[in-house]
Amino acid sequence: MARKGVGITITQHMLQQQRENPEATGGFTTLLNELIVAAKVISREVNKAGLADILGATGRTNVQEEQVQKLDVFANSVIIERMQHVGQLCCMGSEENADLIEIPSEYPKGNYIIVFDPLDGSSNIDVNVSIGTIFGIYKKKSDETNIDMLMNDVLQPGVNQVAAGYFIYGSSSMMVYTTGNGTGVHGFTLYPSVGEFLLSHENIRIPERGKIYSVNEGNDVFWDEKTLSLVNYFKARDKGSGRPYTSRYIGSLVADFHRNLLKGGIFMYPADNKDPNKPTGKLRLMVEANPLALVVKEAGGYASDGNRPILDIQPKEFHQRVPLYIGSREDVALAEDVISGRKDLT
Ligand code: AHM
Ligand code: MG
Repeated sequence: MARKGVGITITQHMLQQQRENPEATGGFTTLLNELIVAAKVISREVNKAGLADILGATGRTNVQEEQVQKLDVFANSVIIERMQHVGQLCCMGSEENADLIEIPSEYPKGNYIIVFDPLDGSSNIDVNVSIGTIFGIYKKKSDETNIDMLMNDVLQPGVNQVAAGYFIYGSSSMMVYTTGNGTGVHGFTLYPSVGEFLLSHENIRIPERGKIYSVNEGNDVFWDEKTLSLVNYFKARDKGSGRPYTSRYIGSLVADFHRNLLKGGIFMYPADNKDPNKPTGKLRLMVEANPLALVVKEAGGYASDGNRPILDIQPKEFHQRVPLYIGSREDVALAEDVISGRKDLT
């Protein structure tokens, strides 16, 4: 017998949530629906990436003498072009664009802001490894429309997100999202022949503690003592606490996060001294850490920069980087205790 709710489309699910929230307007559903269309287009291109000669550098031409775009550039433009005319946004922010993206004057504007990483893990495309799109949605704070005020509107802590989630393009394509405030995290799998995302993972809960640690250990020469002691702790033998943990690292954030969300565990991208220009690690606060932090929180987990909740950080600039510890609540709380110096494992 089918489980309750399983198989309903993402649109039905959003409409149901909209009905349960008296303040909700159809605008938000319209916005998310358009993002889903963009993701379906990206998913289609990702799935044929090896065939379609789409891997070439921007500027190459294919056999039909058409310009070939790199897949991450393609994904970025699909999202921008689809989202700019929905009439619900005042601006967008993408990992691919240095500046905020304004809504062209011919289209109506709205009160929402979407920030996104159009194709995260794109260095994995060539080797057929899962990649994804990450997004966070905010409400505009002011009524101002000049560009400086827009930047102020965008630079909000992640806790203000009204929705967040990701699409994963893998052995199947999925959308995982939350609208926060205890509404839970729900996963939908794309049924390609029907062209719809169908509810497959209702109310995802991450285990309180996991058995997986995920980190690029090739960077350990660039880590400080605290980070080393933390990773060594996960690798140490201790029957009582189920250690050593298993190491799993794909190098594609959405895929690493998604696995740990379902199975439990901790993903880490610590601060390191590899590049003096990026002393706070590699991942971006607004388009990578914050959306996943809201998802994990709603699933019962936690995300920290090693000192405080990711969701509480007031961003200073759009492309700000941040150390990231994310996953099962107990594992991330321990990481925070160690990195902040509250607990000494050395
Ligand atoms: P990208 O936005 O340039 O694709 O980089 C982000 C990716 C993440 O998907 C992944 O977690 C991380 O970079 C892997 O980095 P590294 O190769 O240094 O381990
Ligand atoms: Mg990225």
